[in-house]
Amino acid sequence: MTRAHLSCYISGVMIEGNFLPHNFLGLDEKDSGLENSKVVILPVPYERTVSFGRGTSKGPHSIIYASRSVELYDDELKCEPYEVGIHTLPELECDVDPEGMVNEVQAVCTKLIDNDKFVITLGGEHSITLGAVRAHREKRGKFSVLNIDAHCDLRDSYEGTKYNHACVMRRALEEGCPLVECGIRSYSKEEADFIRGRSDVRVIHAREILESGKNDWIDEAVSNLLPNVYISVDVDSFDPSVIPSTGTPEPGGFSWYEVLGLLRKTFLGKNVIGMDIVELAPIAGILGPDVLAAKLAYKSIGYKFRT
Ligand SMILES: [Mn+2]
Repeated sequence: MTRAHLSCYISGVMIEGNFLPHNFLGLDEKDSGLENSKVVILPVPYERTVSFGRGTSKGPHSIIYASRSVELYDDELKCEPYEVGIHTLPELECDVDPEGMVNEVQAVCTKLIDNDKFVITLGGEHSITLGAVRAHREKRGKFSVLNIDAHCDLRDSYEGTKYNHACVMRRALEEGCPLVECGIRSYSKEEADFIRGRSDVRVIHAREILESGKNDWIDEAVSNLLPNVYISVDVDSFDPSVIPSTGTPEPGGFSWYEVLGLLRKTFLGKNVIGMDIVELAPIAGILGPDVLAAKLAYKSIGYKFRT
């Protein structure tokens, strides 16, 4: 256990104290230096095209804050996954239009992938996913996107921009990434018409999951993925009773263990090349959703790097 209680130095003078750094899991320098870390957390507090509830710009900060309460030992994997090294970047400057933000995320991700880092991008709104997908597309070739979401996000354009959060999976499709979307329970007629008959979009509705056997829908999802996979987790995929803290909640969503089961099988059966967790809009005093998002990232790191 090396969760940090650091001493700080000012001009070479040690200031003694139990300082817990504001990085993912509160790790000390040895386990969180950029050079030696296999994982990089990229916080993108972007909130510009949200259509309903606000607050997702606070998502990355709250996830990182909550992560410091997550136990470092994984009782399922029987190891401490942080040992692969997890570096947390500062928050990306987000005072730009949606297209500019996508370009910035892409540029940063590209450099990290060049250095062989596994990047977990924390939103912020769902539109940030496109920057990460484009960077991985350029560097990693062909892959599927597994979108865990209440919404299809397949609109061609929304509220005057093609970079709206409601369009992000349409843009990913245009990058040549076939989609598997799980937990879906809300989309427009335009999107329904668009999906019909397409072999490159597999939608697994929340209601189908309810009717399916415990693992049948997971097998169906994973068998539709290419060998390489990028995972995007919109936290509104969870039931609002689990995560009330999101901008566009929809009734009838996932539980913790359902999403964990999907992630476990995807990481086990496929080569996951990157992921993001988006749309957390923290509510003051309700810590459960923040901790869930943090633990979801940490579980994913464990599944990715388990030996
Ligand atoms: Mn959504």
